[in-house]
Amino acid sequence: MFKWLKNLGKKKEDIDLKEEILESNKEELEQQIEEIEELEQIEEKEETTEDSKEIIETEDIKQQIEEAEEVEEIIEELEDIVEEIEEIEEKLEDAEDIQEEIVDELVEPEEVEEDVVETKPKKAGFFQKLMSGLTKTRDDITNKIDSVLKSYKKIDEELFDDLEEVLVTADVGVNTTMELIDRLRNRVKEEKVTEPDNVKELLKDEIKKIMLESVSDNNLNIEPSPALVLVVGVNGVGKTTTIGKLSNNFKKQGKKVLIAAGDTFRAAAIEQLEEWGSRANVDVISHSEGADPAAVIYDGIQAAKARKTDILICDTAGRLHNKSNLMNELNKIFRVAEREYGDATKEVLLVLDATTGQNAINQAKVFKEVANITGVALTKLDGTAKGGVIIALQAELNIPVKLVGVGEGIEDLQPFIVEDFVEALFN
Ligand SMILES: Nc1nc2c(ncn2[C@@H]2O[C@H](COP(=O)(O)OP(=O)(O)OP(=O)(O)O)[C@@H](O)[C@H]2O)c(=O)[nH]1
Ligand SMILES: [Mg+2]
Repeated sequence: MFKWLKNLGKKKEDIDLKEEILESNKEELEQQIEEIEELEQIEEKEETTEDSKEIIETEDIKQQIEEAEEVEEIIEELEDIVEEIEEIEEKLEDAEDIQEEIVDELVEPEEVEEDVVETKPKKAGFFQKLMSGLTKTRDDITNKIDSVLKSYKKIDEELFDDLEEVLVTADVGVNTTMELIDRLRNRVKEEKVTEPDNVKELLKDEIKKIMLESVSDNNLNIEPSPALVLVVGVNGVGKTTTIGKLSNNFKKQGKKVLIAAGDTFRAAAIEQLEEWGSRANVDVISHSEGADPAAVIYDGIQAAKARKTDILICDTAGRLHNKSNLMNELNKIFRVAEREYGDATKEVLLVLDATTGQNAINQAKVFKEVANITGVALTKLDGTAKGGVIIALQAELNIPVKLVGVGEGIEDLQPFIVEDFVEALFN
């Protein structure tokens, strides 16, 4: 019995011991759990602080972007304001200029006249070109007239004889010269002019008058459109060149222009015209070398109608050996023009070379017989002293000079204006 009790006591000791061990283990475990929980708490804390850090950072950036956008908007607004200020400044400058002009006008009217002249450089350039084109003729006629007048102390018959000689040798033509001298003599008598120096102004005046009286109009017949300009003349006078320059002039005036290459005599003539056409930016209707000129003109008219062209300009051949040959050729062209383009305004432009002097007058007489010449284009005035031929053309043959060629360039063709011509001749 004691043994059992002894064993029981031992067992109880074991259990107590084990209980002690478990107790201490439990404490240890509880401590560990506490530590773990503490650690977890710390980690959680750290995480939340990082998250809030991030949130704070993105909010910061957003704010910065918003601020930047606001600044940009302000800059744009400022730029607009600067632009407006600049515009206002410009307007102010303009207003100041206008104010100055008005003050100038009120204070110095002469200066305004100069300004007006300056705004018309085209007219000045035109006259300048005519002046330089007429240099040789002017030097010839005007210098000789001046020296005749200087050599006389009083006005007598001999003075008139000398003036007559100057005019005839300057290709003014015998008949026109005699008529001019007669008129001059009468004026001197009527106006009781005694100074030889004063004769020059009277002569200038009479030349203007005789030219203006002889023809009704120096303008090209091109209104109303459509118009047909037939260009005739012997070879080498400048027909093709004049057509090129004329097309350019019309084109610049905003007209619709077309050219027909009626000179089919040689391929080079067609090529030359096409070259001028491309310079003036005008189309050229052509057939091949040797084709019937009337057929080319026919095609030109059909094309002009289809394209609603304002002005059709037709070149013709100059190499026609005799008058009947010339007449046949031209009549065929005129018939086609009349039949196919009856309602078109017509200009038959005879081209004459001023350097040929009296020959030009003779050519004009022949062409006048075979065709209804409505105007003359006098070329190469720039290279000759025989420009006086213009006076004879109008005063003797009653053919209006409508154009003058003053050089080989595309701009070197001018409408003929009597007053300008006489001024440029005596300037
Ligand atoms: N200096 C000068 N030369 C001109 C003028 N007009 C034409 N010419 C020149 O005269 C020459 C003959 O001109 P064209 O136009 O070929 O004459 P065309 O009448 O057509 O001659 P063909 O076709 O051979 O019958 C060319 O060398 C032109 O440059 C002008 O006003 N001044
Ligand atoms: Mg030609």
